[in-house]
Amino acid sequence: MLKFIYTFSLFVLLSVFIFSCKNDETLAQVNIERTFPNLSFQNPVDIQTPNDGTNRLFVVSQLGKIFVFDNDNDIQSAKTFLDITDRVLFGGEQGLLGLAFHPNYNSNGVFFLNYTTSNPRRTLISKFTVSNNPDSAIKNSEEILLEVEQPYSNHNGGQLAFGPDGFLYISFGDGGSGGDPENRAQNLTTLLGSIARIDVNNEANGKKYSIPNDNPFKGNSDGSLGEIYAYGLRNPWRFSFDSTGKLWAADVGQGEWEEIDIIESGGNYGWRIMEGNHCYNPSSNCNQDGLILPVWEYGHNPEGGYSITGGYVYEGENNNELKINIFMQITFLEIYGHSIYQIRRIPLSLNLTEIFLLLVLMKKRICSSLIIKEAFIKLFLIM
Ligand SMILES: [Ca+2]
Repeated sequence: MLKFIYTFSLFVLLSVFIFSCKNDETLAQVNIERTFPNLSFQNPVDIQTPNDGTNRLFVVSQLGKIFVFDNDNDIQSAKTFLDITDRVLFGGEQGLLGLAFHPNYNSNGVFFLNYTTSNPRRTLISKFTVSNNPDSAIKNSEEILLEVEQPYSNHNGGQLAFGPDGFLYISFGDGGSGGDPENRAQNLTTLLGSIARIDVNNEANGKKYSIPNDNPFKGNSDGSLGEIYAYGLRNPWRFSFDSTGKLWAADVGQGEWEEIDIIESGGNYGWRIMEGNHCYNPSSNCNQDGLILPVWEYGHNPEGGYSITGGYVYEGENNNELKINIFMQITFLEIYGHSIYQIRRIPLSLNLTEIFLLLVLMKKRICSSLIIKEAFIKLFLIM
């Protein structure tokens, strides 16, 4: 899909003042304010915190580095927590793509990475451990949990995150090229095109993880992989769990429709049969039996956006305010130098469009049943 890689980077804090949820059709007004003005990173693609009480933030650079700094807006510099650039195959949609701290990181110092490497080109899901210095990881502590060959350079997925059930969820793209030529997303014998779910706290069958007993395809006799939790996904670049435990995934479209899915165990999310709510292959009269359609889609048009990124939802303190924290690889002027309409016409602006769409989604899907106090969205600018 489209790729927007920028050298410059910054954090942006958006304060979004939504109107009452009763005014469902009114888009938010967005004010943009830069955060961490003294920090800049090359190709930042993820930001995480281990919630270990230290109030530190960890930024993942796609090149293969993780940086750590105190969550202080005036912080002057970041430290290098880990550097595995010599192991990472970087370029396009490839690289160090995701970081997840173990829920018990405070006691075990364990975290997990999702990155692409070469010879052969493949995705690795690896475990690392922090050193006695909390701001430095042990590079040689790597233990590889999963290796998945990547037939093409694009659609490497990239997210990994622990669910409220304590299991590690990992997103895999369909393997790449365009149109999923080998139909991998519908093939349950490969992790490509799926969200996997594994138990990293128990080992089984000679692997450094086990498969949770209630995984939908565990123990089958037809060759389907027990790790698969949901499938039929094209490139679920980012997903997250909301406060109710619901798994929200943003699945990047082929060229016409971007979608947001609520991921359920065993669900088939349609790709490559469908792109969003529309037949893709075949292009008409496709068989939709058993497919789970997105909860939201938007098209590629002047009013819409391009590749979807993803986000997070949480409830906060302020009844009238949505706070959106965007982690974007764009320059200051590129944000402030254009109106929203103009911004939409240049690639980096597409993410602003996506913010609005996610807000609309939240208003439609959440305001109706819950009181939104505050929401937090992180968006990422690769795909
Ligand atoms: Ca779909």
